[in-house]
Amino acid sequence: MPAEWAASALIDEARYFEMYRRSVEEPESFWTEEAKRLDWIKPFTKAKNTSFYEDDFGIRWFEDGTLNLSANCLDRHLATRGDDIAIIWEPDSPTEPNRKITYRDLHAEVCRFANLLKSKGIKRGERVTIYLPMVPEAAVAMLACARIGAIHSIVFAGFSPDALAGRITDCDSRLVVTTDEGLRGGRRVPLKANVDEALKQCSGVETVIVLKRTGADIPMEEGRDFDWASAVAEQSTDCPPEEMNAEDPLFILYTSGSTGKPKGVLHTTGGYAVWASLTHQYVFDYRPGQIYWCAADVGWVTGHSYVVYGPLANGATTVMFEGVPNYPDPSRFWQIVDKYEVEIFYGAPTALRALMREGDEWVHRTSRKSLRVLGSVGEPINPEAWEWYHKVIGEGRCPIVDTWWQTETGGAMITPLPGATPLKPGSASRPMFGVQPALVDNDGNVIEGAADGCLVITDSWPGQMRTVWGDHERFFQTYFSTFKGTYFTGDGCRRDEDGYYWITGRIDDVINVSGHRMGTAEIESALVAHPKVAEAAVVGMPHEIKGQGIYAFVTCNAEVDPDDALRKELVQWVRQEIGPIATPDVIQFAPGLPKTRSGKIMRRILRKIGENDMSNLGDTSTLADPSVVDNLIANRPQLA
Ligand code: 6R9
Repeated sequence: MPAEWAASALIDEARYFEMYRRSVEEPESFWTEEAKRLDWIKPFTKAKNTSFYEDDFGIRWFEDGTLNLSANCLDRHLATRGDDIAIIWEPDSPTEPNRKITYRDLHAEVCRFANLLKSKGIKRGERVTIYLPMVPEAAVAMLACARIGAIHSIVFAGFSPDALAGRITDCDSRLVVTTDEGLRGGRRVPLKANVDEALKQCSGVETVIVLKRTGADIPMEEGRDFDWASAVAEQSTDCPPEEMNAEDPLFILYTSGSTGKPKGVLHTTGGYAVWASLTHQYVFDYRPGQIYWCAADVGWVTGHSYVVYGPLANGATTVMFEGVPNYPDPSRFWQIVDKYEVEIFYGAPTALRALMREGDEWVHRTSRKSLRVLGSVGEPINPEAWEWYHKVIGEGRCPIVDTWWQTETGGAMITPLPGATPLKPGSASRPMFGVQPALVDNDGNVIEGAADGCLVITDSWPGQMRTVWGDHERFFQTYFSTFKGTYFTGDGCRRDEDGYYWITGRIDDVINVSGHRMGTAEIESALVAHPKVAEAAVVGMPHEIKGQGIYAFVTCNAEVDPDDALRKELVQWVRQEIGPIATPDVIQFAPGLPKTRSGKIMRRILRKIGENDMSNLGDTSTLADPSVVDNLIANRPQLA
C-alpha cells in the first residue's frame, strides 16, 4: 500500500480498527450515527433488534423509522447536484451514441414511470418483475418501484422463458417490464419473445411494458402490452414518494441454493439502504464528483447495490455498460475507463481472466491514468489474476478491494478498505464494520486463530436479507439451523495468522460459474426433465476462465443408446430450461452413479472425477456397487 494512499484515504488503518471496535461493541450508537447518511421521514428510536436463535428469531433494523429510498437516491440531491450526471450509459457498440442522465432528468423519468405503474393498478407491497438488460431504464424501473413501495424482482436477462416464468409465478407479479430485444456483443437477445413464451405458463400477468431498444418488429398483445415511451409520455413528472417503514420490503432477488428451487431473497428498505450507501463509500473510498463504474449486471445483487442503490444514494456518477468486455475487442473495458475518466472500477475475476489471456497489448493501448481503486467480486480471485489486475491494469498505483459478500448479505462483508488495509493477493482480508465472522468445524465448534473451517457470521448487520419470499421457515432452516445462533454462509474459509480471511469456495452443492451462482440440483432437474434421461448428477470442475465449469454425469433410460448427438441435444436442452449461463461443459454418459446403500449419490466421488483427481477418492466401501466408480473413471472424457 503506497504511503501517499494511506495519508489521503477516507479511513486509515487506525481509524478502521477504532470504527470496527465501536461497530461491534456499541452497535446502537455506531449505527444511529451511520444511519444519518440517509434522509429519514420519521427518525427511528432504536437501531438494532435482532436475534439468530430459534426462540426469539428476528432481524429488524431501524424498525420504527420511515423513509423512501428513491427520494434518498434522487430528490435529496436535486438542490445541490441536480445537474450532475447520475448515470452514464455506454451502449453495446462504441459507435452508437451514449447517454448522460442528470439527477434532475432521472428524477423526472422515475416519477413518470412510477405514475405509469400506479395507473396500471400497482399498489404498495405488490411485486413487479423486471426483465431488462443493462439500460438506464432498468434503474428507472427499480427506483419507480421503490418510490411507490412496490417490490421489484429483477430477473437476469440471460435467463430462459422457463426460469422467468418460475420467478414470476413464485412472487405473483401482475406486471412485467422488458425490452423488444437486448443487445450484447453485437448479438440480439429476444427478450420480449421470451416474455411471451413465459407468459403462456403464468396467467396472473395483466400488463407488460416494453421498452424499444433495437426497434425490432415484435408482436404486441392488445390490452396487455404497452410501449414504454408512449405510455410514460402522458404521465406527470410529479410523484410524491411513499413513506415506507424501514422494514418494508424493497426487493426480491432469486438466487440458487443447494436445493432445486431458487430462493426469493428479500431485502427491506432502511437497513439495506444504510448498508449499500456505507459500503459503497468506504469500500471504494468514494468522494463526491468521482466517476465510478461497476461492471456487474443489474440482474445480480452486485448491480442492485453497486450500480444503482449505493452510488445513487451517495450522489455518485455511475457508469452503466450494456455490452461485454471483449466486444468489439478486448480493449473495450479500458477504452471506457479512458472515455469517462473512470476513477473506481469494480469487476469480476472471470472477466479479468478472460482478458488476461488475450495479452497485455490490448491493455497497453489505453492510458487508464484516471484509475484510483480497483474492485473484485463474485468468486475467489486467484493470485495470478490479482497480480495482473494490480500491475498491468492498475500499474501498481491502485489498491485492489477483493470484496466477499452474497445476495443474502446485501453488500460487501469482508473486504480491504483502500489505504486502511495492507493487501494480500487472493485474500478478502478483514470484516466490514459490524460484521463478525467466525470459523466453525463440522460439529459446529468455533475455531480460534489461524484455521480452516466453515464461515459463519455471529451477529446481524443492517444489509442482511430478512426472509425467503413466501417461506420464512426455509429462511431459518437454510441459514440459521446448521450452526445454532449464527448465519451460515455456505462458504469455506481460512483465517491466517494476521486475522485475514481467505474464502476457499462453496461447501454446499452450489457452484460458481463466471461469478454466477447455480445450484447443481437446478441443473440436474433440468437434465432429468429430458425424456431420454433417467438420472443426472452435476458437479463443478476447475475451469481456467470461468473459475468453475459444469460437469454433468447422465444416466439415460434403458432403451436409449447415448451418442454425441444426444450430448449436443442435452446441452441445448439445459440452455433452454435455465439459460446460457448453465451450459454444461462436459456431459459424461454413465450407466450408473455411485450410490450408498440407502440410495444417496456420493457427490464427493463425482467431484473428484470432475476435478480429474483420481488419487484421492476416499472411502468407497460403503457404495452399493463400487465397480460403478471404475467404469466412470475408465470412461471419463479426455479434456483439453
Ligand atoms: C456478490 C455475489 C455469493 C457467493 C459467495 C462466494 C462467492 C463472492 C467473493 C466470493 C471469494 C470473493 N464470492 N465474492 N468468493 N471471494 N470476493 O457474488 O453474490 O451471486 O450471491 O454469490 O459468491 O462463494 O458465497 P452471489
